[in-house]
Amino acid sequence: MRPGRILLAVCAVAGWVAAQADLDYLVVTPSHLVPAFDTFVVWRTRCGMRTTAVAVESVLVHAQGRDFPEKLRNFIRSYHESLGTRWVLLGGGSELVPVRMAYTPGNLTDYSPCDLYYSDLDGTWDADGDGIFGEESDSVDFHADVFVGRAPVVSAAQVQSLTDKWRRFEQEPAPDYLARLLEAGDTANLGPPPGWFVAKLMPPVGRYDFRDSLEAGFQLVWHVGHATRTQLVLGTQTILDTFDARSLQNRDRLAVLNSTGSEVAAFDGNCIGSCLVDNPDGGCAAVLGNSRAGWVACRELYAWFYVSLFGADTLHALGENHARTKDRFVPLARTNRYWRQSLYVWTLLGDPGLRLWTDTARLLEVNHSAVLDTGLQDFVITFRSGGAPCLGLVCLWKGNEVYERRWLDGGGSIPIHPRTPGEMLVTVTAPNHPAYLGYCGFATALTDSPPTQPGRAFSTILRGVLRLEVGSRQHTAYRTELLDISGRSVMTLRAGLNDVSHLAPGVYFVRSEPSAVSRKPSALTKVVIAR
Ligand SMILES: [Ca+2]
Ligand SMILES: [Ca+2]
Repeated sequence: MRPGRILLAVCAVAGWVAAQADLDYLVVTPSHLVPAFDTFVVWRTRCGMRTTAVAVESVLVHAQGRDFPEKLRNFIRSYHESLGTRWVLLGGGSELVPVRMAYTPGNLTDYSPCDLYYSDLDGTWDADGDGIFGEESDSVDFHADVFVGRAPVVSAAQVQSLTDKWRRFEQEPAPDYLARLLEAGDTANLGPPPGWFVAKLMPPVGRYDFRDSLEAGFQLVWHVGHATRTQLVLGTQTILDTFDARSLQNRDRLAVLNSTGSEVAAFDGNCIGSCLVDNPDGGCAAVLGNSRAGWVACRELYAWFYVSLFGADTLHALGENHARTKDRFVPLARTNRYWRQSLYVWTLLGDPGLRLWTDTARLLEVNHSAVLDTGLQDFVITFRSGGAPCLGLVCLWKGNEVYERRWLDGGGSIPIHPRTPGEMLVTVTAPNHPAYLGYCGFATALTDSPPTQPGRAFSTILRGVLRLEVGSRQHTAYRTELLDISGRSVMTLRAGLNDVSHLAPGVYFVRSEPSAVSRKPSALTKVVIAR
């Protein structure tokens, strides 16, 4: 069996996408932020995770439960059980999306914010029924059933800038910073593959050594040291405070920080982790940090994140790797309160579906038809990386007519049945490649009756002149182009008469693209230019 085939089988059972799921990814956020998550919902859906955003207010009104956190957890569980949901983003801090305080005696406070409660959906987390959650007597399972992250946002502007950061991290990273790991405060071998640059920063250090390293760019940053809500410390030196976190400018060199320090991710209030994630111009794409005290004795937990990431034989979505890292330490957590508390408080501030990099970025070379007729058919696609077939997730999406995901090894064919003209998004995601973002247009066959809707070509057989009927209301909403058979634009069309006498006879397509703010799909109509 070829290695690609084995990987294919691994991916089929791995959590990156559930092949038969009705809804892969759930965003829960206050109603006033739901529209701001539109771009994120479309992005994740396009990349193969069918995603939706739900207003937390409606969850808290309609779901069953003794308090808000239990209602939210029961709601997540109902999605997981009935729709196969595997990914959850809590879109807001504790003041916007409820937080469960788990019992952590002596861990700075006796109760700690605990998003693992929304990830491990077994039991009630209060088996003994005393209203205190996460005690040893509460039979907590610890193992993740859904992968959970929290976006520490309060405003629509923050949602939009964070969505853009995640897209930049996946699509437009600076080419020279991905295979770089910074170890601040530890010299362990975390197992990066050959070719990685590993920098070690050990005390004594200067006040700005760490900040300057983040500006220079390291995709992965491990901090082993003390911290508070407002600063990271190495030895006795503050190496980053909230002012630094907000002023970083590493725009296309966003880091994923993992810190053993205390309260770096204390999301029930301001914390340095939130400052790093919410900085629109730089900082971090995501932060793994503790919501309360981090125990030095449990250092191996944080280190295992890298061993798991670099040793993985499949894809590397952040939330999945975070959860799989915790899985290893569950036997310890069942009997030891330090390990239990570490699993409770080690929190992901970020998108659990974010694809990490384990190598420098490579480009996908993808081939498929740019224009086809509507109707039942096989969509054929091939893709290569450096000239060789590679494993990739193909996602085909056309409104409510087509949504197909398929893991393929270098290509294949996917049955689809587009019924109406318009554009289908064609996306291929593969480890250590920016996603390929293409499209295929579908045109009505010539035997169809001439379209009468505004914005369409008036006649399908043309001699010298193409007349475009545009309704006055739609006129401003559309940009209309004439494409040749290969999908290349040959001219922009205006309402009314267009001179096409200079074009070679043959088949063309009129493509009417909605305005940037419209969510309508593009329309595509086949025309024939005759002599
Ligand atoms: Ca209890
Ligand atoms: Ca579980």
